[in-house]
Amino acid sequence: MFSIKKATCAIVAGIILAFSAGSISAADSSAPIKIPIKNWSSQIVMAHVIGGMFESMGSNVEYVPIENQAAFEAVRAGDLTLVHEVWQSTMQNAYYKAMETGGLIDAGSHSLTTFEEMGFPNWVLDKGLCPGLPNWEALKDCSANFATPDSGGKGRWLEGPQSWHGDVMPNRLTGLGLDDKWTVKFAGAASALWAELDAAKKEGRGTIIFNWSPNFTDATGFTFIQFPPYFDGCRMADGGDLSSTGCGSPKGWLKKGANYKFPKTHPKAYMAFSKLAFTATHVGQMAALVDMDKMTHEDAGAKWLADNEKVWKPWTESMLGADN
Ligand code: TMO
Repeated sequence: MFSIKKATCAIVAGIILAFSAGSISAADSSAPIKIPIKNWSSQIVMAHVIGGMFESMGSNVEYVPIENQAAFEAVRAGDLTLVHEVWQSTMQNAYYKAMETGGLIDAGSHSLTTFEEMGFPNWVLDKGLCPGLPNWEALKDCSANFATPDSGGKGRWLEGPQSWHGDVMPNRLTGLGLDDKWTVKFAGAASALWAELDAAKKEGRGTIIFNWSPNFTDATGFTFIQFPPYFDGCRMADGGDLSSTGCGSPKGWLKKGANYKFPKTHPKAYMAFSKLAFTATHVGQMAALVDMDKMTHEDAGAKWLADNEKVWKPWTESMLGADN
């Protein structure tokens, strides 16, 4: 009786061992892990940081340029392996749609809070160009100070590229009843936002641009405008109409997502990807290496990895010991 129990235990233990050894120590596929390259600095630098982590683990990596909102369907379909910067306020719809359709899985969140909103460099307040900011109602009386040659006499908001989140900001102006005084222009690239900040500073004029946090501007004196509170459904894409689109942006998460096959084809790389969680400081550093220090994205990724081994190495080390 006793020995049969023992034998059974040994067999069961043996099966568990064999099973776990078989499934967990399986080598990662040599097929490239496809990482998206979008069009803002922290995203591109982080792509190279994560790609460098995978390469340090022996994986192959391919960088795939893609338009922001199209990336989620591409992960779902397997044309991309992952997304590593999913900003809640402007990307959750596409992210959850790909999840609902099937094929994109949640791979965890970074350790920070995100915000994407219109704002201004602090000299706008210092120079008295729009008294009452950051309260949005101040915008009713200062638009003339923000007119530009392309704005038809109205004050100008310089938005990011339209591919980032469509007509949220033009609809914002309409929803607030400010569209007779202000107009939105879309930047061709993120770099045009920083060029506008530099130019406005040199020319001693005010400017209102789209910006986000974490970003390198967290450390340069930039303030977000306070709009009426966000509520679920206020934006057009969530069922709102032009009477509700005056709502501001919500604070949110920064998530990761992956194709559902990634954990099976690359178990170790997936483990590292699901564990990694950057902080606001890390994301700000990645952006600053390019937008302030003028490094290439690739060099910035390599430098960040070299400077921060203590941060990322623990994520690449398997929980199973040295041979993993
Ligand atoms: C998606 N972005 C961080 C540029 O707002």
